[in-house]
Amino acid sequence: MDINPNNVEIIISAVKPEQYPDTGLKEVALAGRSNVGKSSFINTMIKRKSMARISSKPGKTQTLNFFNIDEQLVFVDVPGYGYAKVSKTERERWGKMIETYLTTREDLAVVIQLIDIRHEPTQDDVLMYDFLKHYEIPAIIIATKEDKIPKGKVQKHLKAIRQTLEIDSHDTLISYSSLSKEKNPLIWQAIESYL
Ligand SMILES: Nc1nc2c(ncn2[C@@H]2O[C@H](COP(=O)(O)OP(=O)(O)O)[C@@H](O)[C@H]2O)c(=O)[nH]1
Ligand SMILES: [Mg+2]
Repeated sequence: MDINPNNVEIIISAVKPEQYPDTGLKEVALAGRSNVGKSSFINTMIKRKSMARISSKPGKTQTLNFFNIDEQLVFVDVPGYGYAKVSKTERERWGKMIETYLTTREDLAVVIQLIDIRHEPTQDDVLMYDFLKHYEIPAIIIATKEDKIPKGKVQKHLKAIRQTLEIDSHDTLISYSSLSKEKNPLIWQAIESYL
């Protein structure tokens, strides 16, 4: 997939279905804990330094951010889960917003779930993946920050993630570092197979 980085723009920050954009394009949603590297992933994938940070205010307004990626697809940056400083009310509002999007959005083609390669998936990670599988939503699992562990340990950590999440045989698991663009073609290929 060949993306023109200069033709990427934020369409809207939405909290409810009436605000979801009508682009006619397939959507790829990004889910993961706060700080897992979602914004960095988007920026590296589209080769833009700070596109995904524009509307991300951790712990503040939690919105679904829709990015038009070169008129080829839409990335939907979903607010991170597991953010400690969030009240119960906010967490519930978050849950409803995500659930509504994931279960009703017909344009949704695949969810990219990001997991920090350094740690065992958290309970929230497992809940998110189980949720996706319950609703039969295809997933690509990206194990982020692979540059932070020795190269020789990558396979072992991937195996632990595969086992803890009980990753479905149809779903792809790829290790990634947003410091390097070397995996971009592989991931674009995985994404393209769902469009
Ligand atoms: N070393 C390294 N740091 C990363 C990587 N991805 C993200 N980070 C860092 O992790 C922190 C959180 O990243 P961010 O993209 O804002 O996470 P988000 O909250 O999921 O959007 C930032 O300090 C990033 O620079 C990665 O692949 N390697
Ligand atoms: Mg972010």
